Amino acid sequence: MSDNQIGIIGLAVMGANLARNFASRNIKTAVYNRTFQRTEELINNHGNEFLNGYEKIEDFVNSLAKPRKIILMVKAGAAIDQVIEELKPFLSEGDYVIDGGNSFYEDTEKRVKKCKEYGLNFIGMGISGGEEGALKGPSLMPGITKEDWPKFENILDQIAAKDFQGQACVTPLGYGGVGHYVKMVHNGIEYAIMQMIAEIYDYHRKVKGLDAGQIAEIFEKINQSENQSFLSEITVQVLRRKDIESGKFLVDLILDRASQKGTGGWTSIEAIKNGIPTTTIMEATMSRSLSFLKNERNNFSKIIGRTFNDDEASVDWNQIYRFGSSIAFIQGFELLKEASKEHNWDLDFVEVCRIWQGGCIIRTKMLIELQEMFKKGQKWVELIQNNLEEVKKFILSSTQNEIALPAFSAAYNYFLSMTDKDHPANLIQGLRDYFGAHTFERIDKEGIFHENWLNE
Ligand code: 2AM
Repeated sequence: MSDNQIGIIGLAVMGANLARNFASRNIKTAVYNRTFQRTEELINNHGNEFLNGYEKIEDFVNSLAKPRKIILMVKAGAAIDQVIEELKPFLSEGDYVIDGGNSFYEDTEKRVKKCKEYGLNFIGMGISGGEEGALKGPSLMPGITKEDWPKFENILDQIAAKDFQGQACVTPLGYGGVGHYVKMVHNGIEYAIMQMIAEIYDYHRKVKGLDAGQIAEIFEKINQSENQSFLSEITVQVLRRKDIESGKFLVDLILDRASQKGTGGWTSIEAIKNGIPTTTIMEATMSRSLSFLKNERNNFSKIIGRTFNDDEASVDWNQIYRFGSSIAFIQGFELLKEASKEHNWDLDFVEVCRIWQGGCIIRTKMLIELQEMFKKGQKWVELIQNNLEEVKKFILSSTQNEIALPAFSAAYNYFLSMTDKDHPANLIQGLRDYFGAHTFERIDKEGIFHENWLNE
């Protein structure tokens, strides 16, 4: 019988949990994995009339209702192309292959084109929420067109998380690589906010001498405010966790090296390509690279000592968190705006703010305000103008106490530069014209000018 409504290929944790999520909504789900053992394990533990496993890819494909909808949850990269080739002989014209991994959007665009030649529809879908989200309700960012949406709406609505109004955190974002692009920027924002959380933590442990449990209280307060977020919630959990063996706070025992596997770097490269200053995301990405220079940090710290003096600065951390997170979001949105223009995606930012309200890693109550901002056409500076005084106190105290604040400084400098009509780029233009005859424009006359600088 060909009555499975959805197929999942790739049954590592994310794929297995997504399959269980579909099945738990009584959506008949077919599962397949290259190594059959994983399929067996999933079916042995969770199989039922809504969750059916197949050993052969042909049987898996034939079990699906047409047009078939197959979500790939395999490793990003070559595996996606391999699976497409394996599937191809068994698929029919008009079937849908959906890549639910973290693929680079340009790869997705190439696959869309290639599959079109095969008569297949290829869709790139960002999925956020980690293992728990996949199982109980992720935020879904599918590059599906409005025309194709009716074929997916019912099943994707059911498995997605809910926004603050109770609507499903999924929307048809458009054609091509847009779903993976939105997911990439989502992850970039995630990098920036995590770095800012880490900077608040660093300041408190070094300057204020607080232990992890005490620092958790600061984030607890944020969680009780209009700035509540998933990341600040899990910060409380991570900070409070004690190591069973030693009884110490676990975070104090974790090695201070964080890798950057792709999406933060991709976002930064896209931002540079498009000339969009996503400075908080870039600094967060670079800060992870810097964290890996552990030996150098150790060595230099022996030469340059630190003394931390509490200068008794008293700061409203809610406002700090709000300022930093808002700028991370704004910079991400600015990049999305530019990409939307360039690729003719016609992205709906009210919808992007909505589908990030539940399930995903960057979900926060602040997205309600950001959504309103887009609805009303407000300026983002209005959202955070009242937080500036607190941010200045934080930057000042950190500077005096020699604490690095790469992401917060980037946010602060972005705010200052973006709200100053005069940028010192006039001098840069003068210098460029001096050594390279690059020419400049003037504020008092129309035209392109070159000065003969060597003439006194
Ligand atoms: P496996 O269990 O057979 O290794 C995450 O690695 C998931 O991607 C796993 O389900 C893994 O299958 C699958 N995967 C990785 N490379 C693959 C490939 N080339 N073809 C099919 N599945 C692949």
